[in-house]
Amino acid sequence: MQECIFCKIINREIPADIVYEDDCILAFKDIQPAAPTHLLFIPKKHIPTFFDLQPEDSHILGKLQLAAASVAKDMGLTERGFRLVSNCMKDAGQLVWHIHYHFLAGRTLQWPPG
Ligand code: IU
Repeated sequence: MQECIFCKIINREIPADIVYEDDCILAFKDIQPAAPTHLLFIPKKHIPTFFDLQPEDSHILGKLQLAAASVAKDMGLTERGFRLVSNCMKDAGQLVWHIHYHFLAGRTLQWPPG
């Protein structure tokens, strides 16, 4: 997907501060952090929204959550934890049309979100 900014990050066409990569997942620092630690976990496969997920994509979501837990362990977050959240469509605030999970940590987070 040529115009997708996250696909360009995956393809190293634009820079990002990458913190994790495997065969199907990439994680990098959000350019506008909303917490002391704010990462984005994305599938390498271009999937615009949750509504575009196919049954054969289910392993991607599992790998994504395992990757987030692995990074959290490496960052010493097993006590304080983290939040993993994804915005789907306009009411939720989705701005980039490539599925991504926000990984937020490093401060006490409010619930429910605004
Ligand atoms: P959203 O859930 O689609 O609203 O989140 C998009 C996020 O992508 C948002 O937090 C941006 O700061 C972030 N981001 C980025 O990290 N790098 C970019 O080049 C672009 C957006 I465009």
